[in-house]
Amino acid sequence: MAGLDWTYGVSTLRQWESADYEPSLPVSEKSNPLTRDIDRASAYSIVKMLQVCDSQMFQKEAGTIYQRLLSDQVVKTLMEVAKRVEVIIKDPQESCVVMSGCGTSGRLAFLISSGFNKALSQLNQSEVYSYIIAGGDRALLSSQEAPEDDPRLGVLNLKKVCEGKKRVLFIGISCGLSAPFVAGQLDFCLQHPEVYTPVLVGFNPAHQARDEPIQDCTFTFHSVVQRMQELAKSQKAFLINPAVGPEAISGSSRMKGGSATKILLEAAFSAAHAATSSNTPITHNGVLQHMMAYERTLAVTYSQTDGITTLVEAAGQSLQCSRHVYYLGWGSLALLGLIDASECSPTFGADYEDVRGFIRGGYRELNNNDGPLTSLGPKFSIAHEDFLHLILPCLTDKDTVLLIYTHSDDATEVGNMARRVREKTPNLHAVYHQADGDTAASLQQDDIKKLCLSTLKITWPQEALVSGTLQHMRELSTKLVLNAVSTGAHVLKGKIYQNHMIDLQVTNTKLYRRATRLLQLSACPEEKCEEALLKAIYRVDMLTLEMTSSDITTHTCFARNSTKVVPLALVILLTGWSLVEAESHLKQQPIVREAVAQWMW
Ligand code: F1P
Repeated sequence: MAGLDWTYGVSTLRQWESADYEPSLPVSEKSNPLTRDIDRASAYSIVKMLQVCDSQMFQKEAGTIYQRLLSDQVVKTLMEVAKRVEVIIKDPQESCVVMSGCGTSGRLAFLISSGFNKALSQLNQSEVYSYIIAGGDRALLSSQEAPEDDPRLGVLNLKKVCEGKKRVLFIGISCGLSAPFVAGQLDFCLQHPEVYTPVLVGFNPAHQARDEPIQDCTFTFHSVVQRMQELAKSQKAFLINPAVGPEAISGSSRMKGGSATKILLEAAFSAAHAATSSNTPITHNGVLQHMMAYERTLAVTYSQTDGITTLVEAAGQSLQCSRHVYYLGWGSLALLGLIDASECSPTFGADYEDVRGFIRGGYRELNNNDGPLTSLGPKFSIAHEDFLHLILPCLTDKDTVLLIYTHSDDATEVGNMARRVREKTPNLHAVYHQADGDTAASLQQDDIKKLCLSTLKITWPQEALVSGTLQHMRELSTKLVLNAVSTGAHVLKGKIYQNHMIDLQVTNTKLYRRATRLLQLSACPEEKCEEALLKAIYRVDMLTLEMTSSDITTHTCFARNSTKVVPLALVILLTGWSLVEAESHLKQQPIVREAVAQWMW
């Protein structure tokens, strides 16, 4: 990557906006021209690419068809949403704000609702925020992709949360404007306007919403969006759908999609909270300023490129030798560790043990709807104590451990944990957030620093403390760092081809379609690609009539128990080998990037 120009020309930065750039794909599924060579980049170059990709979130609207994060219309809609939230906070008895989504979108719904409910409790006000995640609370910590396809389940979940409520602001989040689970909920809201005001958050223009039929439904996501657009004219529904540019890893909406969800909703809710608690009016400038603080967050975070690179390298080395990465976090930053770790399975086909998160206080701190989930299996053990009992005894210097904390966390406790880990491995690192001029904390911090191989110290200006945005900034910053660590580490492990994740799980319709599209990298026609995909899913050389005539839901259910589905299908397509031959070759060359490159050229 020597000579790569980090200041990229405007034409490269905005190439994806051109009408003839991957025209059949919505923005959220396009591949980003900036990261086409990410699979062959060094850790440093990976971090730089992620920085430029993230900065696309804040690009200006000028001269394109796309609305952007800071566009006037987006800010105006956020103000209107904030006003509805303000009314609900002032009259919480029979009203509530419900956020709902699948995968990362549901996890962010949880994170944001927890944070703002806490803020209300601290002011002795009633909590008004609820979250719904497709697949229930277990999906907060593990991959549950199938419920995303179920609109009826979405409605059932929504009805349950809203029982007895007379006024509901429903916020459906689907980065790709695609999840049937959310479409079902929005449709239900549209049918019951006396109670529900629907808001849709996503990152494609309305005309790119998914128009694929949904089983047993008369609507598609696209038709729901059209009905909402009509109602939006009279402010009976709201659409917040700026484009943030294609993801660094194609379709990986956990990255910019997740970050932008957090930015938009926090900007709206913060404005509503300020209006109720300190009588600060909800203004265009206020909302805009809040969003721009996130732009500065990107700058503050990525000013630490070297520190982030060190973490990516360490994590990459651990994964390359089949060892593990552990995030040990405190407070809400730990939640971002849990979320990032949980996304590695669906995104990179990783084992749950590859990257794991732990939170101080376990489920007590998590405070999720269903309480402790430990009985569901080992991947649901999330407390620091669990780490000490289950992981520490087998920890080696090939594992990477990351402490994630702030100056307001108990430094003695962090120090004790650091010492325990240090007895087993020197491969200990810290991500530490401090406020500018906080000298008292830095004395204890010095002791912890000595125990760590590297410390990524992120210093926030005092003004962030005063404006009350500090928590949101630290969270976004931690999200960016951890997304870089887990994405970068998997890239270095060879899981990515160009900027495509080949070894994705094919566990819902969206992912099935994405997989079929990826297979066309082989230059084979679509039907052949789908045939190879089915052979890899069902692990047969000859497909039966029953297999070919089943619907996508049946395929994706079956695919839940199959591994390496897409790489296998790709090898079959490129070589014409039998399934057994392809499987044995993939075993010899498990690095997907190398395996694919070997047969492509
Ligand atoms: C929801 C989602 C993603 C996940 C994966 C499958 O997408 O669960 O969060 O990473 O891509 O889909 P969306 O509805 O927010 O577009």
